Amino acid sequence: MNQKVALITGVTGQDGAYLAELLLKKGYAVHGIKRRTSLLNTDRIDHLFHDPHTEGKDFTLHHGDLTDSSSLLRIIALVQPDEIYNLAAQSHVAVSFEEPEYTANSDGIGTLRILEAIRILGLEKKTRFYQASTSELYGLVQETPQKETTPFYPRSPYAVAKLYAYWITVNYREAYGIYACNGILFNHESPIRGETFVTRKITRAMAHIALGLQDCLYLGNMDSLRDWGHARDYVEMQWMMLQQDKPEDYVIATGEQHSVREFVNISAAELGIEMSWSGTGVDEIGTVKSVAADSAAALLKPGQVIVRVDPRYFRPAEVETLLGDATKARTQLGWVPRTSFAELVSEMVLADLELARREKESLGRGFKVYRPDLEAK
Ligand code: NDP
Ligand code: GDR
Repeated sequence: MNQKVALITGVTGQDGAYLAELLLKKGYAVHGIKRRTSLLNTDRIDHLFHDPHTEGKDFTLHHGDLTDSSSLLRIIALVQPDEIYNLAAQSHVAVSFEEPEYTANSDGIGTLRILEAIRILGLEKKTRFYQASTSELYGLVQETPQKETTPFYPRSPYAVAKLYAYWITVNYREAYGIYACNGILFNHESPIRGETFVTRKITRAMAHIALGLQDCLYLGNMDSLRDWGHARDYVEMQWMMLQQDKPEDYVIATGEQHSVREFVNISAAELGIEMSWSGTGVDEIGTVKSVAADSAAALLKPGQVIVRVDPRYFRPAEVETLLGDATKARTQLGWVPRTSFAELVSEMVLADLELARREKESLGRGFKVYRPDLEAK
């Protein structure tokens, strides 16, 4: 049988790394598009890389950008992919309020550029297309839980750009018969989640606080509710969607909802810290109630304030609550999330504790450790 060829945009991101690993295990030749950066940023996929001068070519990286049609056309013409997974995006909701035009260009028009490349190159019947759509499309929710038929109401430049990408994917499926699908994925996290998304910001900070490397974690909306799953489980569904007889759109979610505050509580508990909360809104504070004597956080003292609210992390328009209903994925494709919420938080906290321990060792040897996540939105 011929080896299948996949092209992943956003291969250096969280999902790109998990998906590349999955497809390589399935025997695909995997091509990834990365943008040119002044420093190398392939940390998440370095373990997949083979030296092309000495080994086989199952994993190949190409320089390209979603804002540059010429690079996309060149790469797609060269690779002739059986499957394209469009995961690349300016994916931070808060940042999209600061860079709305760039977000529209990369996340919205970028999707059109790939679909047009498929058409221009005459690959409509060969190349299957996956679009990384998002629960942010539901924004100001019109129905709970949200499923494939729930009306959209985007609440950020990011979500509006993704709304265009969603519909242009549907349109190219209907207009040109391209096998094109939207995966409407709810939040999914992992130890390699970007450091400025709230889950990773929390697990990193709690690990640092436990070891005495950070005093306080500053957060925005503590009441925000999300349906958090594990990225490893969700990329399986991205692949499954492209293996069906006919292209359809699917919601991927756990069906379980937690608040940001609850995420803090469970992360803290993993480190032996029991939290207590007082105040409301910008005056809310999270305090250490007790610490298990034999835990990583044994140096913390009851009464110590370790979480505060900083309004700089509030968004001009917020998505207060998201809860997904993945019945269609479960019944039609047999997909179920394997990782529980508690397992997800535990895996992230333990990975960040290990990183924090290594940082502490470096500091002990006189090295400085730069923490851009303490400032960034
Ligand atoms: P990440 O932010 O971790 O990764 C985004 C990837 O896109 C990175 O590889 C990034 O490159 C790349 N990228 C950004 N802009 C461009 C551009 N102009 N041209 C080419 N590449 C670009 O996101 P995730 O892996 O978490 O998410 C994957 C996709 O799924 C995204 O489209 C996101 O919007 C969407 N999504 C994510 C969800 C989640 O909870 N994780 C939920 C629903 C949808 P670099 O490494 O150089 O920054
Ligand atoms: P989200 O993820 O906006 O849902 O988008 P994020 O983790 O950034 O925010 C989740 C919720 O937490 C609240 N929050 C904070 N968020 C951040 N980043 N930093 C904070 O300090 C903070 N405090 C509270 C937010 O206001 C929000 O309500 C993610 C991205 O991966 C998108 O690309 C993807 O489409 C959606 O998930 C589904």
